[in-house]
Amino acid sequence: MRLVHLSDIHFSGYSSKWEPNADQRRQLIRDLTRLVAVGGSVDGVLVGGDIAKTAGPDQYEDATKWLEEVCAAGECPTERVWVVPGNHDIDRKAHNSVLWRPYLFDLVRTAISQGDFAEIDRLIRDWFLIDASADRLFDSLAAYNEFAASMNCPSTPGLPSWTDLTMDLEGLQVQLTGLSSVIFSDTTDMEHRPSLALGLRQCEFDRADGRIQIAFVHHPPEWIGDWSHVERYFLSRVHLLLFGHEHRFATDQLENEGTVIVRAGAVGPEAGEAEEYVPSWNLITLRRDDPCIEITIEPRLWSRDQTHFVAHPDGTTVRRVRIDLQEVERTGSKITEAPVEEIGVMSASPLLPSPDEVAAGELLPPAPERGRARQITVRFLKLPRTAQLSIASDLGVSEGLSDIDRRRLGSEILERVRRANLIDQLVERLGDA
Ligand SMILES: [Mn+2]
Repeated sequence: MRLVHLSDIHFSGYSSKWEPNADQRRQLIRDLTRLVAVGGSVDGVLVGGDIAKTAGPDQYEDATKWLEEVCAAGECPTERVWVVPGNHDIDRKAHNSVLWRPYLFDLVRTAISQGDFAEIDRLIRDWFLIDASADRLFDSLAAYNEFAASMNCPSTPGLPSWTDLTMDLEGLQVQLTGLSSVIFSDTTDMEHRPSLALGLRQCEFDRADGRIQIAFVHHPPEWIGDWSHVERYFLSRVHLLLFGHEHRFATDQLENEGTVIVRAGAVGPEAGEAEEYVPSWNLITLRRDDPCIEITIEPRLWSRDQTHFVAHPDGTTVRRVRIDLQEVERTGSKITEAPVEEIGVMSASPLLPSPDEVAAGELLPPAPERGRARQITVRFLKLPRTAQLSIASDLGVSEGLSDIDRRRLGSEILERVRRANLIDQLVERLGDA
């Protein structure tokens, strides 16, 4: 299984020639085409945040078009793109217009400075889930969410993260989880006095026998105030952990056969001479080698002299991670606090049972069927809302939809279609749409 890992693209919304790094992005497509010709096609594209520069809708239109070209070059179905938000995906004007926001952020920062991590989960639950006005805080992600909703990866108050079970690695399920590190992000984010928080609930990745866990999030640990609290979940449950934001490639593995960590360089950094201003991206290959998986990380770096992407001077890294073929916990650490159950995780393929339902005994269909479910999902989500509603009405699953969060409407319809066993009828209707 091969994955393209892109981060910090920073589409600026300038027309054609004036778009920063436009040439580098075209050359990236050429680079990927060449790598695919040698090593085979790509199974998925993971975009680690900061897709836009200032979160304008035009920036996401450009991103959508370019990501389609990336998929074409990778010979990867266009629905196999998954995204998480970065700090540049926040519309700062909408963000600052929420007058009580600094009050909430102060509460979170106080909890971080006091090491009262359970308080962070309480704040997330009470403010985002119980108080409907919290929705306004997510208005600043409106353009991002419009873009992400077509992939069913939106970030909403009750469901800041999403998970997906579409892919398969040589017979092993792959669970992708995209987390939001920007719930408490503002212009004062700092690396050495971190003020961001993930909350524990986002990090409770479902375990399953032989399942491979890949998680990605924009901000690396240095920026996350409750990292010391949630870290054990990443290190005991996730096999491949991907970060963005810092514009400098690095890879690490804290214990032998433990979690492999990759920090992405930026596809679209600012102009400058230092290393963090040189565009880069990663090609990651996973191979099954029981009781481990072998992860090969090939970072690609822009060459200023040759004006195309070349192998990064750090070279290719090959690491092995042990997988739980018999639900063996790799570390002894246990979390004692009760989880905040009300905050759930959204499935990026609602035509499939969610990880929670699989944990409760529902069977996941084989990989080709899961791939088809993801394909139908994204085809449906790309339709205009009116077309989605009209299909829901024709299939008799439209009752009470007016009460559903706009960003989750498509997902809700698809879940109803699955529960009513109407997937074939949906596919028929998509043929006409
Ligand atoms: Mn960033």
